Amino acid sequence: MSADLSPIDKAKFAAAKRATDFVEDGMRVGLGTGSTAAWLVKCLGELVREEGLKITGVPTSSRTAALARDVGIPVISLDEAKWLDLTIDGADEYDGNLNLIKGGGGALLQEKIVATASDQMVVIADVGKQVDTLGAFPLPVEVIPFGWQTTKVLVEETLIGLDVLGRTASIRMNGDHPYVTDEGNYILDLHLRRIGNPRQLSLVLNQIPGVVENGLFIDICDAVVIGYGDGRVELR
Ligand code: ABF
Repeated sequence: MSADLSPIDKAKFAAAKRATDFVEDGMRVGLGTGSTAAWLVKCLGELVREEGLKITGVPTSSRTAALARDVGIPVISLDEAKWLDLTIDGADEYDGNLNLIKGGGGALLQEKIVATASDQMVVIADVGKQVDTLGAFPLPVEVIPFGWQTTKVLVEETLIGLDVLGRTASIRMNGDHPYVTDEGNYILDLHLRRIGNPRQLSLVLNQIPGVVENGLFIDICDAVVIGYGDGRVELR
């Protein structure tokens, strides 16, 4: 499957394939969103079709739900599953404490709910996502469309006095219109460059009226499967 891939896709594929080792018969598995998670869903689909692996998938986006059904993974909602054995998902950044920035793919809300409702969360990522300090990747914050411009100002004002380097937010666009999430919300991308205290920032952001959730995943991830361009993987 990986012969003609670019080094970055080889790394993503290798991480995704290795992560299938965490999946056992009978598990309810949260299925992440993004290009790395798409490899995982394809690998799991192959195991379901060709080796009779019996799992139930809970997708974290409409995109992942469609892909999972396509490759033959039985899909149920989180409310049907209630609690999951394992979630495997990608990330935009991970640090040495396994804290994450997620949401570059626009699915952070479902991703966070599903990951939190899982006994174990495993991140799959190419080594380029590894950072000493979170924040070079713009932090996604999901906001209610009502009054979003006011929410944006409130968010920017809240950043004053916090341990970050940049303090501007931009609305994520899809052509001429704001990008709309699966829940009908918008996303503000915060250009912070460096997040000195991710736990504090996450708590403070979620206090702002209009903010639904932010893309900082603190103490949620249990392990990272890191993929390299030559197909090697490392577990952290
Ligand atoms: C999802 O997909 C996100 O939370 C993250 O934003 C993104 C990572 O994308 P990719 O795997 O395509 O780099 O997991």
